[in-house]
Amino acid sequence: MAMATLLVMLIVIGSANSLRMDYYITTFPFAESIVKNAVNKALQNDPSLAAALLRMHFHDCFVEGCDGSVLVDSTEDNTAEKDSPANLSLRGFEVIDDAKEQLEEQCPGIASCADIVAMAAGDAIFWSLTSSLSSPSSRSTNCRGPIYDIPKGRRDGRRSKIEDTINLPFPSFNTSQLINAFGRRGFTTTDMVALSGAHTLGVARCSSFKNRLSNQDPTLDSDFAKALSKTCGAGDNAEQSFDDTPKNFDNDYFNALTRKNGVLFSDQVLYTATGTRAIVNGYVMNEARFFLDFQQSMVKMGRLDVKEGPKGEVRKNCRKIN
Ligand code: HEM
Ligand SMILES: *[C@@H]1O[C@H](CO)[C@@H](O)[C@H](O)[C@H]1NC(C)=O
Ligand SMILES: CC(=O)N[C@H]1CO[C@H](CO)[C@@H](O)[C@@H]1O
Repeated sequence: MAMATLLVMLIVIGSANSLRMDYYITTFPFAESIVKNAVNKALQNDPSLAAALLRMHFHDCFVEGCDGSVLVDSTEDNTAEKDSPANLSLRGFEVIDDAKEQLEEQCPGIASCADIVAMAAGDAIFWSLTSSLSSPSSRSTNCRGPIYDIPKGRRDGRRSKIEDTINLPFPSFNTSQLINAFGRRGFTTTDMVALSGAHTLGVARCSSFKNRLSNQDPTLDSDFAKALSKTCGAGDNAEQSFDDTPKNFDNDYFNALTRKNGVLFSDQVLYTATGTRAIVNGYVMNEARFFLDFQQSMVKMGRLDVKEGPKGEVRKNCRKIN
């Protein structure tokens, strides 16, 4: 009886389509572990994919909401988000495909691509925290970390258009532009700074920062400018890691900003502008504070314009609208 009432409640809440931690508990309890295994397998081969999966979730959510629209391939009559210059170097689509294939094999039509992207981002962060535990350079703070439960129940969108990527922030943005871009989507300045901390993982290509080198950006440390120029000597696609520990999820990114070693203009402005500098300093002094804010802001990001009921679908193939 109590169980039946609980089930009815779950179904009622489910039909309202708000995201829930236990969304798959009755329909597909193994969904999360299938995704986690696919992510772990991929990261063992290529740890740099952790950054790619985290960035993919951001690009998915900021364009048309967290609805898997970033995954859709262009067709003859539609140029998808993926083919925008803003997608520059997005990677890891094959990890999502691999997870989706296994999910469809076991329980077709249940787990959405948008949920896979959200879960994969969380799994990637978890992996980058735990994989560094065994490394001698890992810090004692690694017993903590932004490990968060992912609310699920997103549905896949039916729109993926190149022009929508205009909603992504540009690396040339100053603080007020960043605050506005995030503010429009319901994020506070603290959310924006915490989420920028995702740049503790991964790299940027020379093409994303080379304009800072031509007429020496005063917010850039001169020795670091030389290092960036050296990177760019190898061409537009040459990679520069955002901080000294691009595979570890830590607060080194914020440390770099205090030394004027921010790679993107949009990174360094967080320290240049007084309003955001206090937040950066807070994260430098207290890594746990960063982790806590980051996990809260990630959960918030994962709820951005989620598609409800008939507004969405569960795609069979993440690259194609059904
Ligand atoms: C604040 C505004 C942001 C701007 C202007 C921005 C811009 C960029 C740019 C230009 C790159 C380098 C692309 C390349 O050259 O290959 C990059 C990389 C990256 N971004 Fe952001 N980003 C922002 C916020 C975020 C957020 C909110 C997240 C995730 C929560 C994120 C996650 C990442 C990651 C992990 C990478 C490294 C990707 C890799 O190594 O493959 N970024 N971002
Ligand atoms: C940021 O850039 C915008 C657009 O170029 C400009 O109007 C604004 O004054 C700038 N803000 C700051 C604080 O530099
Ligand atoms: C990963 C991916 O699909 N990248 C595309 C991003 O957009 C450019 C065009 O601007 C394409 O050439 C890439 O294939």
